[in-house]
Amino acid sequence: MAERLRFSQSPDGQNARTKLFGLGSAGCNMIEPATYPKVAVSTSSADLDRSGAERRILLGQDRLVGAYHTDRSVLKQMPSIVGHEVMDLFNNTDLAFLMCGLGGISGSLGTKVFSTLAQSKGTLEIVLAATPFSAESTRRREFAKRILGELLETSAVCVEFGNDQLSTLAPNVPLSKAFSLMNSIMLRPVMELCATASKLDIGPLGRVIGDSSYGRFGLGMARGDERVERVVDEALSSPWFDYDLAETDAGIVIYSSSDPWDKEMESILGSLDSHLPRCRMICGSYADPALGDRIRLSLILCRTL
Ligand SMILES: Nc1nc2c(ncn2[C@@H]2O[C@H](COP(=O)(O)OP(=O)(O)OP(=O)(O)O)[C@@H](O)[C@H]2O)c(=O)[nH]1
Ligand SMILES: [Mg+2]
Repeated sequence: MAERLRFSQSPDGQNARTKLFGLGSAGCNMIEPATYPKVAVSTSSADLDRSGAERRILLGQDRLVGAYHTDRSVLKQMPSIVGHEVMDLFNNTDLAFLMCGLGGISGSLGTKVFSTLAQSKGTLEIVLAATPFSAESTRRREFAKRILGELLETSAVCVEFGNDQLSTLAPNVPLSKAFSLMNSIMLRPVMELCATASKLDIGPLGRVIGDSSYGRFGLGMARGDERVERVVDEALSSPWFDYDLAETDAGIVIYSSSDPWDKEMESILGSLDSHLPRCRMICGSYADPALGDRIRLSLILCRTL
């Protein structure tokens, strides 16, 4: 069996200090409903005007493009190139979530630059990126693909949410509904990690992920007899797990119920082992009274490219 760690969940363990960054128009939309400390970043003042984030950062497009083209090692050594106002956003932050839709300028270049800045400040960064529908322009899709490739090389983790696959979860919904549905799905891993990760977990989390930076997400909910088997099946049938799951190298596994118990967590892990034979795992659980008699399983599964 591959390595398996638990989130510390020590009663006196301090919660990890998390921060949510929305980059570009899509990113600003994605973070809007969240109640965690959040920062909206864009080259467009319209995005920031409609944002309720407590920090709103307007970046000039030239400055952003300049920072993107600055060699990563230089940017890491001299993060102040982007200005102290931007650098200070990472103060007192253990874990940063960078959310965006790839394909435009602000979200794509912004996420790339902010990921480097987070690293320079010792903050673990998790990128959650939507990639364009195939109906969007070839230019946009090509650009998104290129930036995704760069993020997979340089970020700690980049979880890709293909917009196209969403249509298998919710066929025939209009675009605006599809986007808001996607935005709420993309916030789920943020909520799970904010509920479980303590400061002590950040190091182990980074180590479990290692070089396996290409993440995908799956969610399951189940109730009744055999709810363990069914929650695992549903989470693993995520449309974003469209590769051979046996190739999964690392996973973040979070289980919740109104009253989580260790034995149920162990059964879930036992069931996952047979599907993910070489996957290093870090697992956690938390109580969510709103679940009633259901249980929920969130999986971020990562591969090395
Ligand atoms: N999930 C989700 N995706 C979106 C949303 N809005 C746009 N997208 C996707 O995100 C991609 C990038 O679009 P934007 O966020 O508008 O682009 P931007 O980062 O603001 O870039 P510029 O406007 O060029 O500076 C699009 O090609 C869509 O696929 C949204 O609200 N939710
Ligand atoms: Mg925009």
